[in-house]
Amino acid sequence: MNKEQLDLLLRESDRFPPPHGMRLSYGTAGFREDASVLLSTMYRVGILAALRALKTEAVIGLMITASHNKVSDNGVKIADPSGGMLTQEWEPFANALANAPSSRDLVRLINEFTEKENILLDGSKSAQILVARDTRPSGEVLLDAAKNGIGSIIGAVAQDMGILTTPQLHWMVHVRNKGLESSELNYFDGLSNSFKWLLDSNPNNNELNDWDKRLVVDGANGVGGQKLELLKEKLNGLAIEIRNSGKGEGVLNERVGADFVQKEKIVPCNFGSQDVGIRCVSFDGDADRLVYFTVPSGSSNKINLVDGDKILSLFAIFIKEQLTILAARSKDTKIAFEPRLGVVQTAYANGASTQYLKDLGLEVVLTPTGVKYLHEKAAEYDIGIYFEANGHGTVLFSDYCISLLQPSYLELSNVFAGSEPHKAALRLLAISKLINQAVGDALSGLLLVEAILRHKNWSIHKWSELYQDLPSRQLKVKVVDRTAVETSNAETKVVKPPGLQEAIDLEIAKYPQGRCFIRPSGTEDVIRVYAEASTQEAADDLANSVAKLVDQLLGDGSSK
Ligand code: G16
Repeated sequence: MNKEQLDLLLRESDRFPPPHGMRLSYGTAGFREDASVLLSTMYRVGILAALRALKTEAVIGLMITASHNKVSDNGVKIADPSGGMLTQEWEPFANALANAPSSRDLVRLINEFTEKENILLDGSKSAQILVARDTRPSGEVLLDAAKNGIGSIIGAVAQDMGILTTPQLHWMVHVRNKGLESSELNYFDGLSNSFKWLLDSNPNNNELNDWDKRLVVDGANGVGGQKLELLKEKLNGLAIEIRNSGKGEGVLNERVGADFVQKEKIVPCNFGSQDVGIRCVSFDGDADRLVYFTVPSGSSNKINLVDGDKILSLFAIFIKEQLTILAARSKDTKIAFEPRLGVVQTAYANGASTQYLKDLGLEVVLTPTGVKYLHEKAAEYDIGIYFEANGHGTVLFSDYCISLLQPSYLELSNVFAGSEPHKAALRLLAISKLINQAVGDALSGLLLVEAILRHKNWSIHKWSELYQDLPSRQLKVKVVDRTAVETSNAETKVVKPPGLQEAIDLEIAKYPQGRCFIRPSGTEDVIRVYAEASTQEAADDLANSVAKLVDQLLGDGSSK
């Protein structure tokens, strides 16, 4: 590092001292804490993003968001050149940077790391970082700190993309690194054009009845509702009504949004008896998750949830159907391609969904929680579909697969234009353009669900009846130190503290079809408990008894 760089780093980092007595940790999706303690973290993650851009010689993304967390929290996600999450190899460095006690320590760490990684800090190279934030009130000042961090590395430049959904920023990084246009307008055009194309390619051209035409969206009082308002202008034939759109109807994520709806299974604010039977969908705070639901008749505030597992199942059925049509091409075609289709879930996937997918003949793999794990696994297939039950997921197409779906390749292979295999291939191609290839995206996920329902002429009720979810319950327990729990086997077994797994096993054994696991959250200061059993009462009891075990052993006393 030359003297100019050293002086700049020391001077600037002195302006952003780390919070006293706090250990920050890079979690499931980056750093996430109460916004009041994050200034130095943002500054330092800005430096990290600049170094990553120098190392990869590509555009990197930095998104200020705490997604589903409460409004007083904030956080930061980094998008790697592919548009996916920051490589896990850099997470230890991210942790070390965030926790360096002084500016001198920070500079020493940067020096060591850049030497090891062969990153030249002499200003000879330039680096570009796209930055954005969601609608949180703390976002602006935290983004300024991140920009200062970027500006502390000579040659690095931040390009402020304004207020975006997280998946919009990831998409921008993905397409920018392919040398394509990456404005928000391009994003909306891409979505609306491929959506229209998919609707037009519907052989049955199904007219929906008025009942099924209506779609009501819960925007979690965040950025997703605002962006959907803009996208809506470009969509014909979809009657979308947006509530909790962040225009002062309520607080971000408070009794609204995908996380609330999926975990509590009750109606979000501003939904109720007027929505009985209508197709409803909830986004989370930064619009990278979506879950559908309906409000049943009756006086209770319960909903019928159509979660990420069912979205995955719908996508898998449709894609498999198109692949079957493509495989049934006439024998004089030369296409020699049988794409490997795989699905990726986590331990939170309802047991009934995993069984259903396996019964469809699909390869199902489990990974730990966090899109960084699911995405990586899904990318191993020609077409990889991944979804967490909480609604975070997408469909990945390999470059090879996309090249074989191109009209020019189909022509070469004698798959005649207008034939059913030709149409099936183009439908798959349209899906690859519609669904975000960088990360889970509520807006593109919604359009793909809507297009498929229209193709199949399915109501949400028909979709929901694909299989019957096993009753489940998810709880969280506040603990003194969540790192006290360590797990293995895709988070299904506790390995630390000793004895806890055996105690959980004894509880599970009491319930028919019982399944239960615990894991430390990587976004909140809690241990999560998930339980499944043959009845709702049993699932509730199992979750409660295991939560009690955790509380007795590790609790912070707040549940007493
Ligand atoms: C993030 C991750 C998701 C994960 C969720 C909850 O979502 O991207 O993969 O499921 O956190 O993680 P945890 O259970 O560790 O708290 P989001 O939408 O909050 O960014």
